[in-house]
Amino acid sequence: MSPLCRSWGCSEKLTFADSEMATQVTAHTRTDQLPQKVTLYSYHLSSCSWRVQLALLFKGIPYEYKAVDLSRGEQFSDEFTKLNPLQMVPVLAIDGVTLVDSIGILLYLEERFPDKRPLLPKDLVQRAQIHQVVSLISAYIQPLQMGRILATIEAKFGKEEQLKWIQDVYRKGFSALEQILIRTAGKYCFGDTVTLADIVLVPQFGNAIRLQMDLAPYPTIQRVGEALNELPEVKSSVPANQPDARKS
Ligand SMILES: N[C@@H](CCC(=O)N[C@@H](CS)C(=O)NCC(=O)O)C(=O)O
Repeated sequence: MSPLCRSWGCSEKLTFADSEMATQVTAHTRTDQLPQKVTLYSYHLSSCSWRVQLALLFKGIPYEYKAVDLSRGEQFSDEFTKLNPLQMVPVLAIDGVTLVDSIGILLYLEERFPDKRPLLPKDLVQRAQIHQVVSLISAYIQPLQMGRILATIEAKFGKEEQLKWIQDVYRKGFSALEQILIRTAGKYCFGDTVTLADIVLVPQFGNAIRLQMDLAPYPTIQRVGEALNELPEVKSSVPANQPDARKS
């Protein structure tokens, strides 16, 4: 089976050849060799795509940006559905495979390029704590306010209820996160080194500011978010600096 057939949408079934391919990928995961071509399917206001973009920037992996306009429903096109049946960004084409889901992609990048600006420490307890923060944001705060959920709430209950919903998700999620970060944060979420926790915090913090959430009850999140926003990788990753950002 060709490497490309391992992408979503390939009609061939998984075969022994496919597991051989997986072995090959595993065999080169520990090298520093840059992949030949990396393509990120993204949308400038997608917080999940923003996470992947940050990891690529921090690890110094060049990539091509392909915009998928979520506001025009391009994620539902037949062409894109072949890449990701869940009809969501991000999608990352790398090493001859097509990967979907930002957290799966972040972990791939970390294991494939462990020495390029490591985003996870060696300590197992710290790693678990970082995964907890990643999970809090990526499995609670973000999914409850993704575009299609908010559109359904607005259609059923109106704009005002939609805003209350978003505020409630932030209140519960950020209250829990604040309690964690009070104990773990230095300059960033875990001490003074950028980790995957920071990679997922940056977009969520950016969205909270864009949506004018009251951040006063979360001083640690605010301090860490502002420190992260000073980093050059973060500055170049902000939605306004993406090729598909509207100039209005
Ligand atoms: N678990 C997925 C979630 C991806 C996701 O929610 N993507 C949003 C943008 S951040 C999306 O494509 N939404 C399209 C839609 O709601 O129709 C990941 O982490 O990549």
